[in-house]
Formats: sequence, C-alpha cells, structure tokens
Amino acid sequence: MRNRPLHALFGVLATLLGVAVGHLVASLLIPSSSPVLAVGSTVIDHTPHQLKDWAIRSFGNSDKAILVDSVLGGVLVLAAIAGLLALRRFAYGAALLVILVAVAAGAAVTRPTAGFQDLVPSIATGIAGVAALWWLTRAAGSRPEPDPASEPGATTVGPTRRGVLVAVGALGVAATVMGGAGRSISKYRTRPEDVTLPAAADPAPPFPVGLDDKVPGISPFRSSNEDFYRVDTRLDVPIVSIEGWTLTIDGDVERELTFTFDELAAMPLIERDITLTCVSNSVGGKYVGGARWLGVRLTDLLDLAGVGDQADQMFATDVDGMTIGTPLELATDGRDAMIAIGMNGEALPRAHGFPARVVIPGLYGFISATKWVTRITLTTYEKDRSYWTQRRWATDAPIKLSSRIDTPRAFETVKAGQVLIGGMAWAQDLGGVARVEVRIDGGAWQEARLGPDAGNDYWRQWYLPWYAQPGDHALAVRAVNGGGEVQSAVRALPFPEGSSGIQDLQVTVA
Ligand SMILES: Nc1nc2c(c(=O)[nH]1)N[C@H]1C(S)=C(S)[C@@H](COP(=O)(O)O)O[C@H]1N2
Ligand SMILES: [Mo]
Repeated sequence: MRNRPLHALFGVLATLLGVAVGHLVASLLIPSSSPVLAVGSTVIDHTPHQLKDWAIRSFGNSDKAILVDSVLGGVLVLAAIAGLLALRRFAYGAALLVILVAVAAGAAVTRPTAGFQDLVPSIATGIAGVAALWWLTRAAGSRPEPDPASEPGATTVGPTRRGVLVAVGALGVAATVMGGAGRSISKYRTRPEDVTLPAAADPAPPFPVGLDDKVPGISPFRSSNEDFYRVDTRLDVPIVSIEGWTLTIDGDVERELTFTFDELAAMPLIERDITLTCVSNSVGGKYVGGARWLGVRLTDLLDLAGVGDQADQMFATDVDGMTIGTPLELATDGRDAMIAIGMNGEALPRAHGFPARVVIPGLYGFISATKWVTRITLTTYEKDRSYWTQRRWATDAPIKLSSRIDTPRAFETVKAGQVLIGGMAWAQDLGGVARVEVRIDGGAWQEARLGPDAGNDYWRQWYLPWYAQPGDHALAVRAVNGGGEVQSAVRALPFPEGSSGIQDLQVTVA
C-alpha cells in the first residue's frame, strides 16, 4: 500500500504515541522533562519581553496554550513528512523522528534545573515513536515493491486492509490513553489541597478581628488565597509535584544541603502575619496583600549550611530558572524571613508558589518573594545577576511607607450625610503604622482611627467618619510610621525601587 496520505498519517500517529509515552513517563518522573513542555518552555524563555507582553495583552491567559499548540502543530507537520520518508525507506523516516526527539531532549536537559534523568522521557518518546512507525509501515507492507517476478502463490506477509486498520486503531487508542493518563497524573498528584500541614512550633497570636464588617468597602484585613494579588513572569502556573521537588542551599556554604518537602515540613516552623507588596504597585494600587504564612526560618536553613564570608547576595532560583536576588544582610538581620509552605492555613496555592516560596517582610516581592523556589545560592552581586537586576531594577528595595483609600472609590457618588472613609496603610520595616491622616478638600490633616494591630510586618486598616455635604470633594491619605516619618508626597514611578506620593481622589456627594 503506497498510499501517501496514509503514510503521512502513520508518521503523525507514531509521533503522537511517542509524545504520549514521553509525557506519561515524565509525569511519573519529572513533569518538566516532558518533551512537549520542555520545548514549549524553552520557546517561551527565548521569546523577547515585548512579544510576551503583547501575547499576554492579546490572548490573555490562553497565550501559553496558543504557543504550545503552534509548537505541536509544527512538530506534527514534520511527523507527517517522517511518515512519507518512511515510505521511501524506513530508515529515513526513523531518522527524522530521532532528530525531532533529539531537539526535545536538548530542550529538556538544558532546562535550568535539569539533570541527565531528564533525558529518560525523550528516550522513551524516541523508542515508542520509531517502534510505532515501524509497526505501522510493516502492517501496510510498505517495503520495496513486491517483485512481480516472484512465484505466484508464494506466501507473503503481505498487508491487509484489516491489519492496517487494527494497527492504526490500536496505536490511536494507546496514544489517547497514555496521553490522558500522563495529563491526569501530573494534574492530580500532590495537589496543594492534598497536603496536610504540620502545626507551627512558633505560632502567630490569634488573628484580630478587622474592620471588614464595620467599614463597608474596606479591603479585608486578611487577603484570601483566592483574592491575593498575583505578579510573576510566568505565562502559566507551574505544576510542581512534591515528589520530584527539592530545595538546595549551595554556593558560598560549608555544606551544600538539599531538602525534600517532607524534610522541610518536619523542621520547626514559624507562623507570621506578613504583608507582601509589589514594587510595581502604584500609589493607591492593588498589588499588595496580607496573609498568614507558615514556614521554616531562613536563618535555620542557612545556619545548617554554614554561610561563608564572601556572599553578599542570596540568589534564589525557581523551578523554571527564574532568579531573584536579595541582599543577604537584610534577609538575615533578624526579621522573620522564611521558606513558606503554608498560606492562610493551607498549602501554598499553585499560583503563589506551591510547594514552597520565599517570604521576607519589608522587602518588595521582586527582591525577596521567590515562588516555586528550588535553589538558594549564596553568592555576590558581582558574580550573579538576577532577572530584575539584569533589567536594571534596584537591588536593595525596602517597601516604602504607604497608604491607600479603599472607600469611597475614585469618582464614586455617595449619599450626603454620614460616610466612612476607609482603607489600608503599611509601614513594614519602619516600626509599623503609628498614625494615618486624611485630608478633605485640601484642609488640615485629620487623624483617622486605626484598626487592630497584627504586627509591624502587617498592614493596617483605618477609617475616618465624615459628615459629607453635597458637591465634589477631594480626599487624600498619608501614613506616619513608628519612627515619626511621614509618608512622602514626592511622586515617584515604580521603576526602579517603588512608587511614592500621596493618593488623592475625587468623589461626588449627592
Ligand atoms: N518564581 C517567581 N517568583 C516570584 C516572581 C516571579 O516572577 N517568579 N515575582 C515576584 C514578584 S515581582 C512579586 S511582587 C511576588 C508576588 O507574589 P504573589 O504572586 O504571591 O502575590 O512574587 C515574587 N516571586
Ligand atoms: Mo513585584
């Protein structure tokens, strides 16, 4: 049967089977080593930033899916060509498949955190793909044309239509089943909701009741895991499984150490209420949130490893090779820096770093809060440059003293009479929020009432009752920290070390 479309289909089918086998093997061993994902991630990493931003804007959350689909589409065209080549000579088709697999293997072993075991799924893909192609071409009898001179009636292992159908059907089913199994395994093993967190050896005090009910429209005192702001460079959410995950401490240390999740969870854990803030937050913005974190004290881990005297940077790497650098002096100055495994009483949500992330109070997330962390290297700023440092953001960036108005919202129309102006303020690393002041229509700064105190590393709610008269009004807010420092009115953009200024908004009272 020298049917070309049929042989193109053989190539596609053999490749799909190989990819399914590889994905299944990877999901059992190391999910990121799946040939499809490895190629997809490599393409993403080499996509220029402008193109990524454009993709996020144009396709929203499906940008990554579109990219992976195009990669897969290209591979399948080559697979069809491999099927056609095999018609001419099996070795040609097999060779093209092997080249495809070699590219995927190359992508898998050069992932930033890969080792040689990451080759296994690609090898499985290659063996399965070539074997499937061989079986299909044999079932179709596509070897050199039968010699017309051969004796009539000689028994041949000749092709039958039925044989081809059976082979195609069997492989199609096998590919579907294995592909499906691989997908569901990587999706369902060690889901965050399956993790049971140990109790903290050093728990946080009972969480105070905030102003949530008292001041309608104010941000909840504790941000829920679902509503917590999310900022990262990832196009998708990495699916990291606990089984394959480890945290390594290396670089300028006496002993390089590697911990499994269970080993970390078995260490004495601290529990703290800490507010995270993004350097990209503009004055009055939403990239800030408060949660209760559970984790291993960073200095406990560093002490076990024994930090040398050369390092000035703590250089953290995530499962995909993204890096964040923190001034070592700040990370180890006694503040409650930790490797967190729990957030608000649950394992970390995947979007917030499952299974483990760095949390350091008082420093913007881009120099501290590495999600999906897998390596912490003690090094110097001279030697290693993190993702944001390469993009010229500041290396030392304490969170600036700031405050915002949650209610009323800008340009909202409110009813005349009793109104509660309310919002949040934070002064991590600066002695906490001591006072919040509100200015109405450019008048004198009036002292607002503060909500409960959950520690200096945590934000604070505030409100001011206001007897609102009809008309347009301007509202502004500023915070004062424990050291008496007043929130700066000098306007600064987020780049390179965080925004500053005072939020000023207009409301209409009717
Ligand atoms: N692996 C990884 N960790 C990361 C980032 C990232 O891009 N990749 N972004 C950082 C930034 S800029 C911030 S502000 C915080 C945000 O954490 P969240 O998404 O849990 O709120 O994560 C930090 N950790
Ligand atoms: Mo950030």
